[in-house]
Amino acid sequence: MEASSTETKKALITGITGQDGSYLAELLLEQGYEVHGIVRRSSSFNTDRIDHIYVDPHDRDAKLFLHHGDLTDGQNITNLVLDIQPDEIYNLGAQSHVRVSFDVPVYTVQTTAVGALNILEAARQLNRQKQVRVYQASSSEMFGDVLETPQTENTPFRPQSPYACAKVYAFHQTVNYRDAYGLFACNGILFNHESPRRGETFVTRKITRAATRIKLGLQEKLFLGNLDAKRDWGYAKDYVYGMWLMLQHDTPDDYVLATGETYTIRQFLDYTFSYLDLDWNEYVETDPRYFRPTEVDLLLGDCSKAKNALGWEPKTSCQELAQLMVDHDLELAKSEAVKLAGA
Ligand code: NDP
Ligand code: GDR
Repeated sequence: MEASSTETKKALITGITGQDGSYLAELLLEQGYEVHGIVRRSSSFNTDRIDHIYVDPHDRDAKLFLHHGDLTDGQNITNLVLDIQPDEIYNLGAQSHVRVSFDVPVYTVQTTAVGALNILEAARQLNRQKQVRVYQASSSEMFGDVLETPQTENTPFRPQSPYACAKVYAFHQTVNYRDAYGLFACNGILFNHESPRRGETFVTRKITRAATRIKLGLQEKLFLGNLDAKRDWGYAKDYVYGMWLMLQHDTPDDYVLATGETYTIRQFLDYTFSYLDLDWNEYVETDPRYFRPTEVDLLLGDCSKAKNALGWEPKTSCQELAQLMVDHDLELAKSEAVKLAGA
């Protein structure tokens, strides 16, 4: 499916420097959009994931534009939205690490919950001038201590972390702006999705980075927390396509995106280490620091609604995902080994 309008559509992405933001920016540029992204000022570079698609804004062919901003600064967000006049806003920015949200709960709420409200308020103002569509990055973490399996759009939320509570707040505000103001706003309730661009402190990437470094003798041990939790892991590239489809639909709604398969951390370790002819039991040790005060034991999503209404389906299995992440990280580890040898 391709964007149908002859006029160039404008999209604004918060969290463009993150895993999903980078894949979504690529997809929208391919679709012919003019893409605007909000980046946080940082003392060191934080645009690694989008450097390959960035061109100097003075270039006449430039289609990607970056703006400094922060979700916690409502005035800045409103100014940007009213200046850029996007047709679509994808709110992907968040303090997205569940374990870290227990350490910084207030900051997590400010960014992940109030930040989403700042986006909705800005969109409400823009909506008085032109129709804008909003995607809110909701999460399977909202199901928390799950009341039914598999989880669907109708499964009640029982959040188990400050992060999940913040996402539940943002979810309900998104629905309320749709009901109260007629805003075209959708929640994508996305189950875990990973890639070679996944942050290195999330468990899948931590495992693929460590396994490949162990293979090349760059690391001896891997310290992990709870290995019994089950997650429904998909590929981020498949999932950003689903985000876009939600905003192309005739009517706004909320959708689960998931693979419908669930695996323990142990199984992900098996897939990763055995692909490298290694036995993870020889290298993995438990560190209680990675346990969470409250854990989400099992996530398994049912994406039937997205399949029927949007024609969306996941394309990548967990094993394929583990392998493509290992292939990528092995190259990274090889470059590291070469640098070390030359030092
Ligand atoms: P990442 O952690 O990779 O990216 C988060 C992005 O948010 C980064 O660009 C980060 O900027 C930005 N950000 C953080 N705080 C602020 C702030 N105060 N103001 C502006 N931007 C900010 O997340 P993912 O790409 O994995 O996830 C995208 C979204 O989807 C998040 O909202 C996440 O909670 C949600 N989600 C993710 C799932 C997953 O499995 N990946 C599943 C379900 C939901 P910087 O680079 O400067 O840190
Ligand atoms: P999650 O992802 O909390 O599901 O949130 P994460 O990869 O952090 O944890 C998954 C499971 O692995 C267990 N685990 C460990 N986790 C981390 N990070 N580090 C470890 O060393 C470790 N050992 C075991 C965890 O306890 C957990 O059970 C992700 C984020 O992207 C959220 O933003 C998103 O909303 C949800 O996925 C869906």
